[in-house]
Amino acid sequence: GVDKNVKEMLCSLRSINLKTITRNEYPFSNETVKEYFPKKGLFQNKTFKSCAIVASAGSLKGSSLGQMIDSHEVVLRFNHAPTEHYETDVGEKTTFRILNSQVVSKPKFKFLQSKIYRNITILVWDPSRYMEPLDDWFKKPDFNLFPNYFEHRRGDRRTKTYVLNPISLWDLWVSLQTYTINQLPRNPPSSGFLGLAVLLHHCDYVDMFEYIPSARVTKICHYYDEEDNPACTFGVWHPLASEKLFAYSLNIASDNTVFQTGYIRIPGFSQYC
Ligand code: NCC
Repeated sequence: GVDKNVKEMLCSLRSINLKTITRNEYPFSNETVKEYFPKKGLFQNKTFKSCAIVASAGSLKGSSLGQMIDSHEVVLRFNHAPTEHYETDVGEKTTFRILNSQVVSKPKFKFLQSKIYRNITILVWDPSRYMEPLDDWFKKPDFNLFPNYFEHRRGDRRTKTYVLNPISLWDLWVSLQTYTINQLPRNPPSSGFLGLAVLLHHCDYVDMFEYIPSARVTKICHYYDEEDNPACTFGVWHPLASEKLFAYSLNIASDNTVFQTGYIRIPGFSQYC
């Protein structure tokens, strides 16, 4: 069983309504754009047995976790994180990607060209300003994701692409603040924490790899590049350290699993909430 306080913390995340934009909602219901927004939200009431979240940390290098990651029904990856050439450590299966709006809008990430953005489900997010009305955000997002998002949906990429309602991101931030003693900077949670909050609704359990740094911890930012930047692991703009403390509090795996193997396990809402 799970401790009462842990249960309460886990279930507090459940009450956040993580909404994706649909064509039923103003200003996306406007005739000129509505065809680009889906009628229904992400994953509906779908349930999955097991889900893996692959944080992009440098400590995945040399982990040999690939097979274990691929054994999950759903595998979530972030942004432009590759699998090709890294299969042994991170696996080769991708069913779901969460992308921030920089990855969708900046040509260097090749959102419209690369095959890593096809045959999967994609959730894109962009931060609005705190309490900003949706139509102001739609006119002036942080990075303008919409032209490429529209173009991506026009092609036959066998991909379901959703855009997060940015108000949900702030709801998630508020929930994180509730369980954090110090004042958080008013910056949204990372893609990693968003992914966790989304998948807990749908998975019996979620295994999250190298989000809590294992004994392989390194200054290297990502497993797929050489950049030295400890802030990627511990946070600078996103409230990463708080997110990770929150996630670690919900972990039911052993110390050996977390710090030697390299993942935390969190039971889905259906198990306790
Ligand atoms: O680095 P990023 O994140 O793409 O990583 C995805 C998620 O993995 C977890 N992570 C990553 C590295 C690390 N050493 N430890 C980790 O735990 C985090 O949970 C992270 O969310 C993002 O969240 O979208 C982010 O995106 C990058 C960047 O925009 C994209 O990679 C595209 O290049 C941001 N970096 C910059 O903008 C410079 C990063 O702050 C957040």
